[in-house]
Amino acid sequence: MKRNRGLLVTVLLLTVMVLVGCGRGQTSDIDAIGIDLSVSPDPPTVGPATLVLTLTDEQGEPISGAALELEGNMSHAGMTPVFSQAEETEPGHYEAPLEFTMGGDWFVIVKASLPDGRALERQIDLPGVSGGM
Ligand SMILES: [Cu+2]
Repeated sequence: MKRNRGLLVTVLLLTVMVLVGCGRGQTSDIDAIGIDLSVSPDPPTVGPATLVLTLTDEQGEPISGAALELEGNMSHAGMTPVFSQAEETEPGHYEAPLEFTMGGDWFVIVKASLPDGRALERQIDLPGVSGGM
């Protein structure tokens, strides 16, 4: 009985290791990094828009010199995602053009490479883009 339990623990550990291993290469979020997203026009409508992102560190200080890649997407089948890159307009403030190709509930995936070498990925919901079909 004791031996079986040891085996079970070993199998569980291996399972966890395999699951963790599969996650390698994927970027995870860093909760302590603040990403504030606003959209112009506000409220967002179908057509060209500007995403404004504010990046702050653990102390709430703006993070300058980050590289931000954006993907705008929706969760329905057949959706074609739109991609954009943000440019820093002032320290910690980044702007990216993005075209909302249809109305509805969007989300934006922000992939950030921080100047200290860390990387994070975060999904931010952008519901209720109006207009279109
Ligand atoms: Cu769509």
